[in-house]
Amino acid sequence: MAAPTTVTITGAGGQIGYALLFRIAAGDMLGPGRPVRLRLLEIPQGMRAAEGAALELQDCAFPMLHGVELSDDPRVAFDGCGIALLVGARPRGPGMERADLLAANAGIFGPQGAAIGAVAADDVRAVVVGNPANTNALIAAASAAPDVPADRFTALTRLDHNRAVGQLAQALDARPDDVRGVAIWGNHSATQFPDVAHATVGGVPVIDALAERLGGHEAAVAWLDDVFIPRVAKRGAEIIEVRGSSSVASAANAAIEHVRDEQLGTGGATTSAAVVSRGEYGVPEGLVCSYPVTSDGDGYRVVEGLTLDRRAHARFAASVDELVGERDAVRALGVL
Ligand code: NAX
Repeated sequence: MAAPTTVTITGAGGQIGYALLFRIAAGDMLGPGRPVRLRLLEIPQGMRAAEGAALELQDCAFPMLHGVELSDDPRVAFDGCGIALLVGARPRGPGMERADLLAANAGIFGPQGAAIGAVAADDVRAVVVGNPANTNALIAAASAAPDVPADRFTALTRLDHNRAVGQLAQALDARPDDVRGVAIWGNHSATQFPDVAHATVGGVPVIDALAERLGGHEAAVAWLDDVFIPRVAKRGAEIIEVRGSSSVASAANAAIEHVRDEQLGTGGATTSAAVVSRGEYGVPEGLVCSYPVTSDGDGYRVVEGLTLDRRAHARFAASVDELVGERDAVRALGVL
């Protein structure tokens, strides 16, 4: 049997943490043959909830779970860590300005990035779930340098990707795995651009399938603009309104799929992830931006050479502008 992989989960006592732990321990993330050792990082206020989850993990007697350790010290929790899921973050409180939110999260993701740089395994990879996820990943990557290459840090837009696939599957009465080539561009926020220009359903371009169903190309474009894009971009708010609480199981599922595909490969399929830009599609280098990506099992690579028409480009540019604004606000705080 392979040696256990140390997986560190921050915010493990929170909602998404609770949904993640059991699936990771059951082997859903790395596959049935790969044992894991879990490290749960919490702040003192969240420690009891994390302790309770650890007791329940024990009660599951998962064969692939080779130990659970808890800490409120990032240097302990990330020691030897191969995979980090950075979930714990500071939520926006009443009256909190964007700059306050960025500053509060810089105070979390800066020290965590530095600890990953200092004590994690040489091949560590980290995904940021906690919002504002893209900019938190930027801060963590900068703080882990030069010990960890920046491209080992990614941020989660897989939930947005899955939401887009789910909406198309429902609208076209198709199976989700027949929908291919969807892309989320930009920031994990309401400015994101869910794009179907290169997507197919059962091998047919999505736009043609929609036109067939909705009575023409114009109706298909109107549905994408007026229903699909806003619904995907604002799905988090819809879930809160209906459920009375934010997305939890779907977020944990997306984080597991993000890590699984990054580690084991996408088998040639395209998915979406926010990765450190090398300037692809004109995005300023170093921003953590969502792109269509593939993986051979050694990290995500941006799918290059796709065409974006004028309207698509404008949507993507607006989201990238937001990322630039977040980066500049963090720079103004002296964090980067
Ligand atoms: P919860 O408030 O239930 O849990 C957060 C946990 O993090 C708490 O237990 C808290 O004690 C802990 N925490 C806070 N600061 C910490 C620190 N410095 N070190 C370690 N732990 C710390 O939130 P939950 O619903 O689990 O959501 C977690 C984050 O995911 C939020 O920032 C949320 O906005 C974000 N989301 C991101 C999504 C994405 O697609 N990228 C979707 C779902 C979710 O909204």
